[in-house]
Amino acid sequence: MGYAERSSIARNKAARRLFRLMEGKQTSLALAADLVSGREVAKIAGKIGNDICVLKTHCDAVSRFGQITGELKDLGKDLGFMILEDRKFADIGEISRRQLRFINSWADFVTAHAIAGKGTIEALGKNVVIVAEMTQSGSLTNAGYRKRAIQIGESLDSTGFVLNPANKTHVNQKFVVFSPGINFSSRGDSYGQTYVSPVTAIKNGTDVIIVGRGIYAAKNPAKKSKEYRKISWSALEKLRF
Ligand code: 5IU
Repeated sequence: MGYAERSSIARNKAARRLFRLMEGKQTSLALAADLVSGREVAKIAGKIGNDICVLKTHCDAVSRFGQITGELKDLGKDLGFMILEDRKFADIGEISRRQLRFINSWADFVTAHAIAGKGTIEALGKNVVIVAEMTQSGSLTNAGYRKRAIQIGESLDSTGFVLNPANKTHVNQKFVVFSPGINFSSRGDSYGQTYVSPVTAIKNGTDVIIVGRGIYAAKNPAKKSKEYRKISWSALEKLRF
């Protein structure tokens, strides 16, 4: 099923918008903008914003992030990408809801763990991407956890799920599957990150491929992002549509 069709069957607003955007721009690439300062994040977003459908942020790992939220929103509008704050909320619903207040003025959607149960996801509203699985080796997200996390998201019409691209996904087409842990040339890092190639990710059912160091740490991030974009979109066309 193509993204135009999936946008029409999705019940979640952010998912519908993202599917439409992907179809229009023909890109499944997201940048994990894990740079050190707000200035650098804004700079790379301006440079490669045309190639991505999602900019994934960690607002608490970037200095002076508060100063660029308006600029990122404007860039998203001009260049056509959505902003996913990878906050991974995990507290009780009431606290997660309070923490969200500082984020939802500029982010289109946020990530949350399912560990605290349905109440936390419910408290965060609809625009939530549930972390059902992680890419770090030794992660505690086993098959049973993943299944329960997906059930919560399905019952609440959440935007979608973060899943490990090394495993096959079995998720209803109404939901967006996001996968980090994607890199052409590296197999991992010194803390246990694991990577697969974009083509493996697409074969396994990923919709949005999230690339961080593979792009921003490259000599020429603009060129690299075009490579990731092209390889993943043509794999989608060949293998899935
Ligand atoms: N990220 C992961 N694995 C996960 C989840 C999130 O790597 O399971 I959930 C984040 C961490 C980082 C990005 O922001 O995705 C991956 O960056 P690199 O491509 O630089 O490894």
